[in-house]
Amino acid sequence: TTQAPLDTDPTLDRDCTTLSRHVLQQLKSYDAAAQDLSAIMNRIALAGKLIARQLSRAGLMANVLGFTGETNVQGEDVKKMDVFANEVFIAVFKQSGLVCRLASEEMEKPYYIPENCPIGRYTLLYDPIDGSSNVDINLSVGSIFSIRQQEGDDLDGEAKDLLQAGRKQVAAGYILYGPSTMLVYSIGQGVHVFTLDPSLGEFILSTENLQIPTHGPVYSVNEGNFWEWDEPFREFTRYVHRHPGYTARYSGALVGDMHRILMQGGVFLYPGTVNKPEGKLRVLYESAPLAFLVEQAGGKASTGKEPLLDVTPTKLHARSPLVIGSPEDVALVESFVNRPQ
Ligand code: AHM
Ligand code: MG
Repeated sequence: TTQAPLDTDPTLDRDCTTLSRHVLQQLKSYDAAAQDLSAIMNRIALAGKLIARQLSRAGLMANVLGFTGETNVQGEDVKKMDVFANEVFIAVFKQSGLVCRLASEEMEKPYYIPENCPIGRYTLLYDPIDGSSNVDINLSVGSIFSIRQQEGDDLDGEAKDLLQAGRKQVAAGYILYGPSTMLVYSIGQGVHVFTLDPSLGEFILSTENLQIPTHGPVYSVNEGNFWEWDEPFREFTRYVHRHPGYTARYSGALVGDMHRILMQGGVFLYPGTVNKPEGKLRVLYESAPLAFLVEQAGGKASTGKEPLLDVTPTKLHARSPLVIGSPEDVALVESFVNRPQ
């Protein structure tokens, strides 16, 4: 006998759309590969909850704020939260049987989990705390993640198979630690936004199939670097200064700035500078995951000259200029870059 469907409370349905269930719904499958991807997303969510918990009480605890006194592979001063968040991802994926390597902005070489190989053929790439200068002043920060399939055996431990274009990503997303904690992800089937419900301890679906506006008012760039950019980027900023309807927003944390642009439209730029011709943002841990998301939401991401997802990094920590956001606004920046000088 079949039962007539019950008219259940619609808010219950929403509350039950957890991240892991959503991944399975997207893949329309319960096979092993789908289960793995769903379990990976669930672990990333756990990392997000652990980091959010630590951030929420940072001001009350010794050993959370400030610097460690070390510098990382990027030559940047390491903050205690960077180290903590980096270790959270490792702890969460150890003995999970899900990924066999983790590559992070904070580690010179990938962290291998040999006991997960060859079961876990995935690599997790991540920036544990993006925008970490915001941690000490209690402003928004984020974590960025990307999942790639391992190709080949990586017997020399050099992870050269990761040096491929961003189109190779299986999934990507970020966690935004703001007034609420949000997780935004894509497995190549649109962009979906989840909000952490602290009373449930679960990320619950809040927006499905997010579409970025084709144009928006915001331009988000560190104009303190104005005189260090190439002329086309200066021309673009002069253009927005002279035309009504534009407004500047820049928080110093890419995830927060990008979240605004995904929701409301506009463009984020981090051009190359005289001293750093490739800019600041790392291809594998920052630019490519966000480019994957933005394209999935109907937006555009480029270096100014070519699609960001076509960039092949030459080394794990390679950087690239980034222009990302609403398709019309990115195209406008590109029109300045491609204009004959
Ligand atoms: P981080 O990962 O070391 O924190 O660096 C990345 C951050 C981005 O979140 C942000 O957009 C950018 O650096 C800000 O850089 P700047 O202070 O040069 O404008
Ligand atoms: Mg970063």
